[in-house]
Amino acid sequence: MSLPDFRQRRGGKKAFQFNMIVVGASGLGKSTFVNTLCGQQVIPRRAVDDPSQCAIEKTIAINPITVEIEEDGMKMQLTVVDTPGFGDNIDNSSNFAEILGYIERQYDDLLAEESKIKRNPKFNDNRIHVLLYFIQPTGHSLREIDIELMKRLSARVNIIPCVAKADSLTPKELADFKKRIMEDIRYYGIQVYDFPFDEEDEDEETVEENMELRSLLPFAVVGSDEEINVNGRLIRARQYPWGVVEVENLKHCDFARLRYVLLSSHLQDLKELTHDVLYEAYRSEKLSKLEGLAEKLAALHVQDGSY
Ligand SMILES: Nc1nc2c(ncn2[C@@H]2O[C@H](COP(=O)(O)OP(=O)(O)O)[C@@H](O)[C@H]2O)c(=O)[nH]1
Ligand SMILES: [Mg+2]
Repeated sequence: MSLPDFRQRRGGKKAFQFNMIVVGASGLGKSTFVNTLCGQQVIPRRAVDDPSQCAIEKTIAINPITVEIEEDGMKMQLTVVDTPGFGDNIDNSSNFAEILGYIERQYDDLLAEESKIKRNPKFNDNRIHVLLYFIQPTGHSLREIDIELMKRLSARVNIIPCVAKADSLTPKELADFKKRIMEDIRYYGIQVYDFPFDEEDEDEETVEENMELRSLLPFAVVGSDEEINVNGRLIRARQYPWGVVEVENLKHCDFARLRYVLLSSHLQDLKELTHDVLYEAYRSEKLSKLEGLAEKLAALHVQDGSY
């Protein structure tokens, strides 16, 4: 659906809500990305003695941040959930369980709300519509932990894989790395969000756009907390002795494409998939488990004659 349709349908009343979560090893620029996407310093920098070391505070807990932003003239309420990076501990399973737990808890909340006789009109639907998975820019291929995590999370959430700190690779290294990652993703049967479309239903333009976005996967991300003067204009960028990497320059990285996908072109599709497929699967799993339990209980009562 295109943007104008949206606006008409919503009548410009309530702001859109979109919820995402960023996941990946620590130090990959997740918190910086959140600030970059929101266009503001929503995650504060750590106060350090050396001002050149203005790294942001290490994330230690799952941290949802809600901001109101305007994209393409449309107001929206964006919630980005920042997570602590895994990989610091030898055992990452508790960290991982926490992330999965968070995602499932949002489903549970809605499930509970839906089964109430009197529902709360102000209920906040905090289901996560997309998970951005940050991949270390090693230039090799996916690590075992990435494969494992993405595989397990993909049953519950739309995953968009991203190459973190893409400016640490040369364009050739980046292209090869992207290719290898997608080969791994296919080989290990990891279900990522790959801009699905129905060739029969969609118009040519949509098909083309989706194919092009698919070919960009995994998105190369560069984030920055800094605005740098480039030819008299302040631009979000990273400064190096050899030059400047501009966050929004499509020749430098895919950040601007990714933002457009998330906040505009594919927002609705990600929300629909979350509701129609992922939540629905969770819901029926949960309910059939409960049903099974009830049957077992009934059988027990019949056995001991108390029924
Ligand atoms: N080269 C490069 N460094 C980055 C990028 N994004 C963040 N950083 C730096 O990486 C360090 C860790 O960033 P942070 O956002 O705290 O990572 P997190 O642990 O994943 O939240 C900081 O010093 C950032 O300035 C990037 O796109 N490229
Ligand atoms: Mg962080």
